[in-house]
Amino acid sequence: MVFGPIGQIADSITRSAQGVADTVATPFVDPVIRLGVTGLSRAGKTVFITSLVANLLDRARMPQLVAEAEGRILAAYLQPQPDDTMPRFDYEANLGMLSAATPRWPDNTRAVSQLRLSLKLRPKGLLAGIGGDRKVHIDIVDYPGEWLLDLGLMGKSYEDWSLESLGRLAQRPGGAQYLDMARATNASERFAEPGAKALAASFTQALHAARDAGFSDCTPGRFLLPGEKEGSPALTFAPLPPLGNAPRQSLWREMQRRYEAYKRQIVGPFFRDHFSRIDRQVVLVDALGAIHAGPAAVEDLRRTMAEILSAFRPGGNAFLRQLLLGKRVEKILFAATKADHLHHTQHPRLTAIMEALTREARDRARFAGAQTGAMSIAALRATVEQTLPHQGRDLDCVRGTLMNEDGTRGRAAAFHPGMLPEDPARLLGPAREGAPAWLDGDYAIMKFAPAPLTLKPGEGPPHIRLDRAAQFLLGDRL
Ligand SMILES: Nc1nc2c(ncn2[C@@H]2O[C@H](COP(=O)(O)OP(=O)(O)OP(=O)(O)O)[C@@H](O)[C@H]2O)c(=O)[nH]1
Ligand SMILES: [Mg+2]
Repeated sequence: MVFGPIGQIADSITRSAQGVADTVATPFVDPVIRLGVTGLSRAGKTVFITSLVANLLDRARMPQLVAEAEGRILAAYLQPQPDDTMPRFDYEANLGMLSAATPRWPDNTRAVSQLRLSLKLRPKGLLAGIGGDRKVHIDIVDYPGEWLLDLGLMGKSYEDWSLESLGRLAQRPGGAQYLDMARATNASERFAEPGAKALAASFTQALHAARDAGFSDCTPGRFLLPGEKEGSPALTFAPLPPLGNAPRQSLWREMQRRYEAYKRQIVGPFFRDHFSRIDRQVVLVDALGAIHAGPAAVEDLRRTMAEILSAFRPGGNAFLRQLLLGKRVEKILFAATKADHLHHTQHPRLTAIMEALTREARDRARFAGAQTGAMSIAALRATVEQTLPHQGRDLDCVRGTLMNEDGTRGRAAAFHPGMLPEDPARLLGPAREGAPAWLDGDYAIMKFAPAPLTLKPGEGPPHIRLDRAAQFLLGDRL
């Protein structure tokens, strides 16, 4: 065994002591499970957390959660969240939107937030007779998946990152304008803020354009989701072609310095303060959205997932290894969201695609000792199923209220999104080979508005397999 500096030893001692407290319910310390919820922008994080919490508070729709089925959950309640400096997840406002008379989807979120839900439980098995009820706190942490991509920057120099980014921009829509601007820039000239700002703005625009075209890997993560640091120097840089001998005080040197500041002051603290404390993780993936956008988006999603998930294999990254000191995420669930866009007969196919998409990442996580699973879920079911005759045969459709471009509610319609292939390789193969379009036709996707909720007492919002997801993530600790 190799010991690091004294601080590290002390730290790992506190951690293992904490580990004991977490597994054995002592009368003094209630166990806490930190559940991370992440995914790329619009993956469905906010809706997932809102519906999960609502369904843990009112559990009539959670039969697959074993503790609930066994009648051991005596009470569930929200508590003030324990971290004084972290924003609270705005559960009430989000639920308010979803359950209004004219329901609507929640707004985009830009930063990390947290909520504490506590459960009062009757002990199970041998302990059932002895001892009183116990409490488990579940701290749910919402953070953008884009931020995990930045882990890749930690070991990367400004030169390397620039080369990589410029190469990517050349292959993506919206990149040309920035590349022209970068080419026209003399980076050895003395630094001036307006020039840096213009470059950063144009670069950010290119990242947005790439993202809008369905590309997922658009680092640095904070450029798309700047949060409260928007406009600060650490977020005002851009990639420039390497300059052998950039003079001091040149634009190039200042860009390099800001890139390093971004790593040190933005990426590092996120991993230290939030990521390193997570016990269980759900990674939400809008696989249907990517399939709809086409082969390039699917291939990009696959690569992005592999990169995102390298964060869960800390052995490969010196920075993380140092930070985690052997602590690891115990379970990781990969969930394809918005499964209510498909008739249930297609769900196993979506799950198979999800498994294939994250295979590489899951193999690595397994290697690192985490238990992984894949599922197709809908946190908030917006459709009902309907089978309609079509050209002499039955077509399995879903029916819901369509949403107009401007976000207003449109007409009700039944919809068949196209048949996903049984073999995921039929999608992932062409995606990997750079096919311009799907061979077997199109996979359409509609935007449905949330359906008005009519809940009986004790019922949470309707969902698909949210109870199974909860069982996978939390069941063994309840
Ligand atoms: N039909 C259906 N649509 C969903 C579901 N969950 C999310 N959506 C759709 O996906 C959109 C994004 O969901 P959010 O929960 O806001 O996603 P997010 O990951 O929090 O997005 P950001 O905060 O922007 O990163 C919603 O506005 C809905 O249109 C679901 O269970 N069913
Ligand atoms: Mg959100």
